[in-house]
Amino acid sequence: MKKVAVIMGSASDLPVIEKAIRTLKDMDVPHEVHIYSAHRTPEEAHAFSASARENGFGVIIAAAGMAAHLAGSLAANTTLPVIGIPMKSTAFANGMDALLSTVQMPSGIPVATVAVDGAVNAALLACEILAVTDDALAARLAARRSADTQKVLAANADCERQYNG
Ligand code: RP5
Repeated sequence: MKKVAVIMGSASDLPVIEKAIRTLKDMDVPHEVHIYSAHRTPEEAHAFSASARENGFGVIIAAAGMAAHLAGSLAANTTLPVIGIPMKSTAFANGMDALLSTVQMPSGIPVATVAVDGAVNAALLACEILAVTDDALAARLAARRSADTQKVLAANADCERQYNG
């Protein structure tokens, strides 16, 4: 199976990005995690994305906050799908700065952007991309969906028991 790369701009992103890493582990998808910054380590970020396809990756997840150029700059150097996670790394604008920096890509260089701090969905979207050609992974995704459905049904049953006359 192709690997998923999880790249974040700073170690300060880790508390949120650990949710993506855990999701990839739960889905039994091979992955690598790196801290590369579009601004502080641009050469390392460039080298990683330029060689990602030949190094066995199928999808890149890129998380950054503030002036969040990481996902776009990685996407500029690869034709692998890049999923951007805008990080709410400061109180300013609740992450809207990072959301707009990540999602507003020029035509020709796409970044599939999830919600602010949307680490779990980024990992699941990466799995869904790999599952297009992997039936076993598609089955694991379907099982996770069913488990999530059961959790909501159980919560609804509790809620109805407690609050409805
Ligand atoms: C971004 O700036 C990082 O991805 C992080 O979300 C934000 C703040 O980084 P630190 O100043 O905490 O290293 O590049």
